[in-house]
Amino acid sequence: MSVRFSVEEFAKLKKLLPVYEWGLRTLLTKLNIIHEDLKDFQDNHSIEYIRSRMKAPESIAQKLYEMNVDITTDNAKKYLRDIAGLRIICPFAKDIYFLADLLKSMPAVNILEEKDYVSNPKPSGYRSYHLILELPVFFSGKTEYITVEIQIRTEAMNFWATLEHKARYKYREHIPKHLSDELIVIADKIAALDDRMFKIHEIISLINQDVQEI
Ligand code: 0O2
Repeated sequence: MSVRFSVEEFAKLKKLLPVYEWGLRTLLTKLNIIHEDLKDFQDNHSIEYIRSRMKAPESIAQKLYEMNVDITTDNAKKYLRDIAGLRIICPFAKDIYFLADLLKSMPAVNILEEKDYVSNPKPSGYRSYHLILELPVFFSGKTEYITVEIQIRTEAMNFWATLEHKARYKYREHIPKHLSDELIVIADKIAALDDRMFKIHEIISLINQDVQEI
C-alpha cells in the first residue's frame, strides 16, 4: 500500500527538507575536510569515501505509517532521525572505531545515539556502526536543530547491506527463509573476509616498515 502526505502537509514538508539539506551539506563539508586532512597530512587512509542522501518524502511517509503515527511534517521532525543521512566507507573494521571516536570528538555536534552493529550484528546479519548526531542549522536569522544519521561500514559490509536492502524491498520485508538464511551465512563470511584482508594489510605494512629501515 502506498502512503502519502496530504497536500497541506506536503507543502509544509517542502519547507522543512531544505533545513535538513543545509545541515547535511555543512556536515559533509566538515567530513570532507577530515578526510583530506587524514589522507594528505597524516598518512591515514581510514576513509575510503563518503556518500550523503536525503530520505525521499515517500520513504518518510512510509516510515511514519509503520510507526503508527499521523503522516505529518511535525511527526517527521519529531520521530525520524534519519531524514538526512551520511555513509562513510572504510577499508577495514578497525577504521570504523577510529572514525566513530573521531566524530564523537567533533565540536558543535551532539551525539544523541550510538549503535554498534559491527560487534553486535543484527539477526539479519547486518553490520554497520550508527551514530545519530544533532547539529545547529543557522538560516533566516534563527537556529534550528536537526539530526543526521551516520552509518560507518566497510566496503564488504556495504555490498552485503545494499543487496539485502534490495531483497527486503523486492519481498516487501518478507524475504523467503532460504534467502535470509543464506544472507546470514554470507554476512558471517564477509566479516571473516574483512578480518583476513586486514591481517594481510598488517603484514604488508610490517614489510614496508622493514624495507624503510634497511
Ligand atoms: P533506509 O531506506 O535505508 O533509510 P530501531 O527502531 O532503532 O531498532 P531504526 O530506527 O530502523 O530501528 O534504526 P536502525 O536499526 O539503526 O536502522 C537504521 C538504518 O540502518 C535503516 O534505515 C537501514 O538503512 C539500516 N539498516 C538497519 N538494519 C538493517 C538490515 O537488517 N539490513 C539493511 N540492509 N539495512 C539495515 P531504514 O529507514 O530502515 O531504511
